[in-house]
Amino acid sequence: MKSFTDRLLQKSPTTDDATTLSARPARTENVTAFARKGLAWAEAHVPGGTWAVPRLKNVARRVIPAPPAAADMVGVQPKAPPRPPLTPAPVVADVPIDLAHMTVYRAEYFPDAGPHPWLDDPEAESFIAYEEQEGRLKPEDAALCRYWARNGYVILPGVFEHDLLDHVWAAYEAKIDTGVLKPPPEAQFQGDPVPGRLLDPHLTVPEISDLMHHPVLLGKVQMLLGASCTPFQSISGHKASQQAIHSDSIHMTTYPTGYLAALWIAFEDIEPGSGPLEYYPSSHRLPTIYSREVGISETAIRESGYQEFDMKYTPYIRKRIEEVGLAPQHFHARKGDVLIWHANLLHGGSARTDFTKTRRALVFHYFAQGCVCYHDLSASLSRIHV
Ligand SMILES: O=C(O)CCC(=O)C(=O)O
Ligand SMILES: [Fe+2]
Repeated sequence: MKSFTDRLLQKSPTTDDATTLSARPARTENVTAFARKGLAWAEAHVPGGTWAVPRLKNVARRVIPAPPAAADMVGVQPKAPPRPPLTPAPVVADVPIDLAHMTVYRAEYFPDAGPHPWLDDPEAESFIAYEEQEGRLKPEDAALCRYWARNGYVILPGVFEHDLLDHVWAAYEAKIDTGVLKPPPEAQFQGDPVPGRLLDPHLTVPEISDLMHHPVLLGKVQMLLGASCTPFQSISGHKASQQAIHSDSIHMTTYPTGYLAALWIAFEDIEPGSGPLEYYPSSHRLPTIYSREVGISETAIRESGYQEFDMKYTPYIRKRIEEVGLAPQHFHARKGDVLIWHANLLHGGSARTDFTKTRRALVFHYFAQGCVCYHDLSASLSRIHV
């Protein structure tokens, strides 16, 4: 009998805020696509630059520049990235932070320092071409990197065999059957028998923990972030989350910014009506919206739970999507497909309109090593540092 890890390995994928603006030079060559279109936040855009300031005082955030249009890609010149992105190593911040002197972990208290993830760089296309030329990036992985830089997500079809997924899910359900794990009911209609979502089942179910550490998953995440990574959090769900559209960055983020990736695995074919994962391609290039930008105080979560988040953040994001004119995609996955998304990609759970349909899935979140990992909304440091 092959071990669980052997079986996992059997099949690999088929496709494989500067506080002052003056600190940053304007870069005319990297005006973002959003700014080019004269979109809503562009009124605060530094003329001709990639550094944008949301309307609030003393917060300035870097906006991920748009990569060149496909037509401009012809003749892209390979260029060596400043750090080797494909030899997984921890991130070393350009401006060190003394955690011992921090008590409130919110984005506005961190310097806007790099290094930024290599695929968020204006020269990502040249870096990808270089790594491919040097033989460190297979063509299919180079295609994934290009897709990620442009769209803020990638889909890996058929990563896992069905029997393997069934094995993992059976192990999860066995813990529910024996009362060890108790997912909340989260009833979506009266008498809804399908359990709701559970946080961190990997801490109880070794099979889920093994899956989180699967070398193919970890390998792809490390390639996309250009750093060594640690799986951090898992969420299991039998049905639609119907979670409002958000960027994961307000919930969990890093210093330097951008070193989080989320990964969604379909444990069954995901049908329309089941409430598929919804996401907005390229939205990762909009400015990251943290609590401060929408007026959520440092103590809000402690004092009133998620009320302020629902009242301030969610409507703000909804409005932004309308203003920018972003269109959603839905992950109508086949069992075994995987979607990985960028720290700032807008996404959520669409409505479950057919109550006969389930949506069995696991979500994993990964942090790059070496970063300060924290939760902007609750102004707290991640347990990963404990
Ligand atoms: O599964 C979903 O519907 C959304 C999950 C999500 O937003 C997350 O885990 O970050
Ligand atoms: Fe999320």
